[in-house]
Amino acid sequence: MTAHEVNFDGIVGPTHNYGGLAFGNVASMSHSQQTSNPKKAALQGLSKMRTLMDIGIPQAVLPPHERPNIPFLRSIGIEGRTDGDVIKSAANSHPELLVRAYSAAAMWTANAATVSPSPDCHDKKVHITPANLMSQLHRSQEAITTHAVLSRIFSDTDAFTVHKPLPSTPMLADEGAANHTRFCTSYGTPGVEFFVYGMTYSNPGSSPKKFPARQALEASEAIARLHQLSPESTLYAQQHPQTIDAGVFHNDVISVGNQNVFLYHESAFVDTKNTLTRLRNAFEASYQEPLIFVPVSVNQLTVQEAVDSYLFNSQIVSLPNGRMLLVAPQEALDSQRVKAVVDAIVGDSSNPIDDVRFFDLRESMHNGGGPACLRLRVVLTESEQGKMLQSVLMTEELHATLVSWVQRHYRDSLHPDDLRDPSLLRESRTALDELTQILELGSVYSFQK
Ligand code: SUG
Repeated sequence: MTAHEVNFDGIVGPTHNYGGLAFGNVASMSHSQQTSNPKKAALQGLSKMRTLMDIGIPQAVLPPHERPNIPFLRSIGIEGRTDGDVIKSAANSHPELLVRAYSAAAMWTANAATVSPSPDCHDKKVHITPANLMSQLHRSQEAITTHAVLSRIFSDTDAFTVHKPLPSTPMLADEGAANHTRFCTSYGTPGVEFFVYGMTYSNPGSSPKKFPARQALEASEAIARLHQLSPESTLYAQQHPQTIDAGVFHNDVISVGNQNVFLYHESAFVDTKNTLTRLRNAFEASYQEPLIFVPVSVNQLTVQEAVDSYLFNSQIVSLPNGRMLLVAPQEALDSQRVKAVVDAIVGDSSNPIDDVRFFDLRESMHNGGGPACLRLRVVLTESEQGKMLQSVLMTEELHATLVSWVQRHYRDSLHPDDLRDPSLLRESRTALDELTQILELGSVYSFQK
């Protein structure tokens, strides 16, 4: 069965700002209160999508969420006659809640959901579970809209099952595909699904000490059950707590896989050797061929260098010619040692990665979001791709329309203090209302109802 990986990138929203909201994400913490450029951020994201589309990788978009999130503010008792009054009231009495109601974090769609392609699932449907993102208040607001949007895009229930997010409680803390990798030979064959967690209630002492673990093993297991995955092809591994304490808040900051290739840092897991053995065995049992490991040692790069460069947050994409491309953040060029690792990966003929492209995603990177954070991978057969909402698939025309939409509606400078200005609410709603028409999404925002 011919299947492709479609990358669903999040469009950066008009309120992109540096709120310093993500405890444990060192880039977010260190850029707190700086001035952002939402227009540049959105254009940088669209430029990556356009480049990947041009080299033959199927590309789609997910819309920003409604921000400021007035229903959220009202739900926690911040009131006002008009929505503008709610903003004023929050700005005066609870600026720490206002900034969370304004976060554009939905752009990082690697956290939107976990997706299991149909060949992996017992009922042969594509299963999608939106992440509850319960560990951070600014991100926990995303689950409802993500569920609405994905239900609209994948509305054909004969082909797709969009589950509800898991209940929002620490034992089921779920951050979506950022902690999930699928290995296969070609996309259309049943894969090995690999879930990485940061904590488990069966061994609370193994949690990180400084920063929160955002993914619970119990959440990953629930998703595997919901998605009807076969236990033999489903693996779990614990992320090393010391790496979480060093700023690796998701597994996609320390490892990345695509098809039969796994690029990882040797400090990524609690027991990396055992994890690799289990992966190798599961892969070989399915495919009778080896999984290609691309290790990076502590001598090559420290965990700190991995976090600073975001090298492991590169995308690895399969090109139409069967080879693979590394889609890396340009920050990887800032260090000779990181550059040397990239050169070694690309120059090593024992793995299929033989090219690299560097992207300027600085606006997102300053909040801890690299190339891989900005995309949700959805493997679809050609028939399934025909059944999803077509208007979110990237084309030259859609790209041009979105660039012009951003140019018309986005500010080129935004400081967290600007969030008290109610005109940002109006600008944002006008932009999002127009976007839902462009993408034919219907009414997915509360202000449209
Ligand atoms: O959840 N940053 C996001 C970045 C998410 C990156 N995603 C992956 N690694 N897949 C987060 O930490 C910062 C927002 C702020 O500080 O304003 C933020 O939420």
